[in-house]
Amino acid sequence: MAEFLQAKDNRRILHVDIDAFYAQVEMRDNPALRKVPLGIGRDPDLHHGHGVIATANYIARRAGVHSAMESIEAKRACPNLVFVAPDFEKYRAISGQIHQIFHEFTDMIEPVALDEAYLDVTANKMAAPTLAAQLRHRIWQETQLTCSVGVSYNKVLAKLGSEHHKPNGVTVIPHELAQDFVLNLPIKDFRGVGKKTLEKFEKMGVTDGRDLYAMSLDELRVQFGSFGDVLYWQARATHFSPVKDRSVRQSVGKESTFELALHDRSEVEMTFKTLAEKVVLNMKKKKLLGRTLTVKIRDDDFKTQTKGMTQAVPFELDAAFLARQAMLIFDEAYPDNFSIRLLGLTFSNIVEQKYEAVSLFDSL
Ligand code: DCP
Ligand code: MG
Repeated sequence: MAEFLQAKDNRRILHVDIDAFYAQVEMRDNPALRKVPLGIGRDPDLHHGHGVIATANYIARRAGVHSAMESIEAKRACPNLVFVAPDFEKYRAISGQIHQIFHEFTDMIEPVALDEAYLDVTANKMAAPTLAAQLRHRIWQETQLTCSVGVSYNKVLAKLGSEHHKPNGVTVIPHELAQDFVLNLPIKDFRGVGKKTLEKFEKMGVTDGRDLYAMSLDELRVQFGSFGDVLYWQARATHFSPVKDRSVRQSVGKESTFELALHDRSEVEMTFKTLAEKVVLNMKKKKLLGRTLTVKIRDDDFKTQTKGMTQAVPFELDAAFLARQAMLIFDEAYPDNFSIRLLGLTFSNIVEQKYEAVSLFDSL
């Protein structure tokens, strides 16, 4: 196992992340905003004290404003903060433009957020740092936005790289520098290290990659369970998770077939409930949402009907609600006597939960 994990990883991976994305877009479209501290979010004075900061420009960040902060708190930290309400449609359209550019370089693309993705460019003949430069140039050309790019042989290092020289920077971490890079990394920068883990490490006197490296796999497992393995290998600049090409994912669904045909409406209802629960669980696990819900029904004569519902905003991941929607469709198709051989429930028009979280939150 250990030998396998230490085998040389010859992939070439880029992590691309637009700098202060929403804020940079608004500054691009209204240059007057470049000179002021800018927060993207609702102005608390105009919304009864409500609102959350989605992101802030660098002037505002220096005053202590950051993503996910309550607008009212941001205003306290930075009294002259200028608020601009987010325009998700615009950001989504730009994200589409950027993703098209990614495809000029590779089809192995794992989007992480509207402004962020991993690209596996191993198959591209050009050197990865050259590709990073070209990619930044293309994004600038098409969108007049700057981004930061990390270049390395695994996703963790590529991501650490893009954060290293933000904004508007490229960081290349080749094999020969990787181990040193992680040894010198503050412990809070390791993937998956949140508040709780950090507190634990603080108590243990572990402050950087070097301290982490000194811990044995057994010790780490005792402290952190299976996450201990992740930490152990991160300290050794090793991470084999592939770039997961999500552009090919079209749907998430479940079907049930019946040896004995269903004739009873309550059985159909039960089945849809079970299917909905499974689909919801799967969607939640994968952090996905869907804008189209399709119900599939096949009867004894092998007649198959599929009926889809598409919404502008993704469906809520509520199994009972989804089962009710399915029943509405079922009742319409089979008002009385029926003999059902298959029932299915599928989400398509899939979006990442992370993409939507803010817009759903803010449209309340
Ligand atoms: N976002 C949000 N709420 C959060 C975090 C992010 O609404 N809690 C939105 C606003 C950001 C965009 O997602 O502009 C991208 O998130 P990033 O974490 O990449 O942050 P930025 O691009 O704003 O800044 P950075 O320069 O650190 O990448
Ligand atoms: Mg960003």
